[in-house]
Amino acid sequence: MPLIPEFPKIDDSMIQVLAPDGTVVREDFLPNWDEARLREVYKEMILIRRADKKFTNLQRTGRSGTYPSMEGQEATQMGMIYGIKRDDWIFPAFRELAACYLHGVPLEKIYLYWMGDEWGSNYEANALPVSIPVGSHPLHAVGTGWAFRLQNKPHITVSFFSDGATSEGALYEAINFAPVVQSRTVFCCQNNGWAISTPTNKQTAAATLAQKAVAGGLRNIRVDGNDIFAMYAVAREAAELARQNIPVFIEAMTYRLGNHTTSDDSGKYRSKEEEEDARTRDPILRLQKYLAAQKIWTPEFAKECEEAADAAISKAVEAAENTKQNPDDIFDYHYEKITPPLAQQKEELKKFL
Ligand SMILES: Cc1ncc(C[n+]2csc(CCOP(=O)(O)OP(=O)(O)O)c2C)c(N)n1
Ligand SMILES: [Mg+2]
Repeated sequence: MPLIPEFPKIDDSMIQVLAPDGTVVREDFLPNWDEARLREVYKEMILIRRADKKFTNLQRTGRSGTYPSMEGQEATQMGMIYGIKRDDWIFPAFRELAACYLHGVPLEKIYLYWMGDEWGSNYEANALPVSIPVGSHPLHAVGTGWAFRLQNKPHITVSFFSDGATSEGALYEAINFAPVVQSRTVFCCQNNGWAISTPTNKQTAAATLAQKAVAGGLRNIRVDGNDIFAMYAVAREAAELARQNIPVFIEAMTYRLGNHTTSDDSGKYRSKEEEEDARTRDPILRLQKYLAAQKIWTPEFAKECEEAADAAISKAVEAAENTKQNPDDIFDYHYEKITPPLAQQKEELKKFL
């Protein structure tokens, strides 16, 4: 039975496979992952959580610039990426460490980018660079998904954004045109509860964000974004529809457990109680409980995953920090033409260094 309703409709229910206590509530949508695969998924989740947390230390000690943590959104992004193919294209916003890493962006490049080096956006993976202007890149995803259809290419596009983007006009242009041009696009809206200090209930009076796709005639679904199994089931189906020229809007219900960025203090605008309550729905805890009940998760296994993660993270950070910068890039890539004063500054900088 398909999960995604056949017609655009307003429905505030939410697909869930694993309850927060790790018990299975929808047997029919459990992934057919064997024990080895389940271990791998948990291991990747731990790596992603720790790679994300590492940024806080790096930023506090002056080794990275401002960084937006994705703690709490692991299952949403991982499930989405597991549901697509490597040669599909993703269009991240700025909080997509997991999506980018799992889609092939080397961890080292992710560190390099947030350390302030644009070469961190130079990689082989089919992932566009970070997009800071909120709500703008779904248009690029729709345009590319449209091009894939016209060129008869088998790829789809996935655009990642959050609740705040649903207050931007550009998103509605994307929602409107996606079904008109039959773009091969999945909209992955991560409703993480907050847009900096604005809670979702002050962002919109709509009952759901998924229903915002209805006016565009876009098929839509709401899913528990802290449930990796539910997210994977929905992502796979959405990807399959997109490949048949039917774009889909997913609203994944999740929570930004950390601060907006390393420059933010969420304690200024939301309560400790709210954060603690959200932590009971932590996607890692949920998978851990499920795996523990299957006798797959043990404290030893967790320790093994953490140690492997930390080794990989140290290696990536070291590689990023040892990347040589070419000061000429400041001049060569910012301006179309090097004017005489710029040429002089370029020379002066070279001498100074
Ligand atoms: C067009 C635009 N307006 C304002 C900003 C400043 N800004 C950066 S992040 C952000 C909030 C985004 O919230 P949301 O879309 O929910 O994404 P999240 O931070 O939750 O991932 C704002 C307003 C921006 N980057 N782009
Ligand atoms: Mg948000």
